[in-house]
Amino acid sequence: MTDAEQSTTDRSGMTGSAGRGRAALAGLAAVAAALGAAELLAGLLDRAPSLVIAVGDLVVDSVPGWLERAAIAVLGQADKPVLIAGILVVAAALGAVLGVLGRHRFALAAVGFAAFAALGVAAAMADGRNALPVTVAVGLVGAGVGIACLHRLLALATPGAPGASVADAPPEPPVDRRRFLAVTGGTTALAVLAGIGGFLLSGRERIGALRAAIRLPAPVRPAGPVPAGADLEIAGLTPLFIPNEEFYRIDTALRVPTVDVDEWQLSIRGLVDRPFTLTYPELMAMPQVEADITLACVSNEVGGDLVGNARWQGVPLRDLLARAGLQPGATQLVGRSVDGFTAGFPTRTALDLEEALVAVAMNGEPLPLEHGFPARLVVPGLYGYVSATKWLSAIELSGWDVDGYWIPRGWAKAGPVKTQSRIDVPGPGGVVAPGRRPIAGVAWAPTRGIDQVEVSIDGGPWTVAELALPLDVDCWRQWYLPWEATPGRHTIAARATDGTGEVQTDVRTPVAPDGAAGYPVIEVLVQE
Ligand SMILES: Nc1nc2c(c(=O)[nH]1)N[C@H]1C(S)=C(S)[C@@H](COP(=O)(O)O)O[C@H]1N2
Ligand SMILES: [Mo]
Repeated sequence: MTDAEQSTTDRSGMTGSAGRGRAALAGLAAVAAALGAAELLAGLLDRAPSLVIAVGDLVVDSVPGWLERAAIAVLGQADKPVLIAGILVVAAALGAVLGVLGRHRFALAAVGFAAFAALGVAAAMADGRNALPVTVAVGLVGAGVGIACLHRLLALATPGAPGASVADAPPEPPVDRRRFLAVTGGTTALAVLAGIGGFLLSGRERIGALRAAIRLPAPVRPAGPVPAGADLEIAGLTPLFIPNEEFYRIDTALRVPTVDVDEWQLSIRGLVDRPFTLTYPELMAMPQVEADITLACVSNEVGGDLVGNARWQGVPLRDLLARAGLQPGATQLVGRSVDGFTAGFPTRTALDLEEALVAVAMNGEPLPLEHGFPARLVVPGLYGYVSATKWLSAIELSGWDVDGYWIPRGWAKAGPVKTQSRIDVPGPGGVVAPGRRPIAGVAWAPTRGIDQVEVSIDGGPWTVAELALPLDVDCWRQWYLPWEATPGRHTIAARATDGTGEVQTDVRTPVAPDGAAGYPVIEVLVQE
């Protein structure tokens, strides 16, 4: 296209398709500016929300349980980035529509921006952590910046003021196309930078520094040294303790909550005689114990890796319950998170197990932000979805009728961890050379312990594997069997027997509603 042709197209301006394209671009850049400005302000202010994350959280909370599970199954850890990208794409598309609309009806486009800001504010106020004034401020700034940018960019896109009727407009000067693209591109780039800046400022840095300054008290009952022989240290075998950075993670929150320990409080309430709250220093001043506990997710498939073992330190729940005084009918203990997540389990469990903890430390460090800083629950023998509330804000005693987050979404009310084993060596897609090779893995049955693991090769008899020294009944146990690998394809199966004598079932069931059952089987190719 020559310059002459170009300016002809442009002179047709508002009504032509080039004009519409520019208006759409202007709308898109205006939405980017609105979101960027809102994110930046949210990052700078305390208790202010990211509107994008707020809308995303609302989506997560409103979709039916089966869809949420399907999304997690298909996308895994990528579910959150995909959701956020989806929201941004929808926002960009709506921005383009508002841009085109704004050519002739600017007021209507402005109302559109205001409506989206209002939606974001409403979504954010569903989250108790956000304060109304700052949330409204974020919405107003977002809408204001968006409308102002749209006005300016439409003026550049089409030389008559936005909103001016085409018919009334005097003959228009040619559009400076290059200038329009430069300003639109520049606006979008600035908006992206502002958004990233806001995300980085959103408290992680500051809370991370507070966390780094914490000194853990010595436990009154330490877990003690790990005996040699508790970790077989076979190449490819899962270590006895999973390092914090590698520990699996399950959160419904789109952004890791950042909790200021100087303001944080834990309240113990509900069906108790003496409800009370604890500050972080008060909680830390209570006697603490250490316990090696394997935490498992109900969504863990047979052979899956949504399970991990750590050394936890914290205050026994039963000490807090004794101080509060249980009332009759307080049959359920519900943990509530600052992000709204809830999980409930029988109060009896907390009374029976000294290792049922309000944990403040994981593998010798204050809880990582991702794993619930400053405090979370860890209860041996129960899947995380009914017990392991992270970013704990309240312990509520109630009857059994109250349901935690996942129960109405199709998961069982009671969540005892099933006896499970996993084959780690040979690794996935295993090809091994012939000769003497290890078969090794882990097995867990928290609160019951592991008494035996057996291995069957090519459907042959069950052979008893060697077990690592037990650390604790709540903690998984490594196992090992030497194998004379002969060339060809082989299947290897494993099954565990727990401390009650129960053998891991051969009946496969899916993860929903109460955790996968069945034993792991892997295929191995043995060749030179
Ligand atoms: N606040 C909050 N706590 C939570 C969850 C959550 O989504 N939000 N997920 C639970 C589930 S399903 C599991 S399996 C464990 C996982 O703990 P981790 O992420 O530290 O491994 O946390 C539990 N606690
Ligand atoms: Mo879970």
